[in-house]
Amino acid sequence: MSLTLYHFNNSIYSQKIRMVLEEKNVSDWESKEVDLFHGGQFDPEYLKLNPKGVVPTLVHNERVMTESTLIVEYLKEIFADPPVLGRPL
Ligand SMILES: N[C@@H](CCC(=O)N[C@@H](CS)C(=O)NCC(=O)O)C(=O)O
Repeated sequence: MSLTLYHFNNSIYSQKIRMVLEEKNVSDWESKEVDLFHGGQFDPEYLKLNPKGVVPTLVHNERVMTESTLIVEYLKEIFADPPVLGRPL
């Protein structure tokens, strides 16, 4: 499995994704920093992945995903356990 996250430390939308990966105990992912402070989001290669020029972007086995909420839902599906909201008592 190949999982790559394009993200930036200070980005709250990126933090959402990192939190879900942490909650799911997924540590085997490649980190690609997109430096928003220095225009990394406008790099032509990055814009091919995310035409809006924002982070995060997730690439899973060559499938490219944008929009943090959709990425969260996707991660919840492919890594079902443990559930991010815990289990009902
Ligand atoms: N709706 C997008 C919003 C993403 C977004 O706005 N990200 C900000 C950082 S938190 C960004 O990349 N901004 C780039 C810029 O301001 O040029 C999502 O949920 O993924």
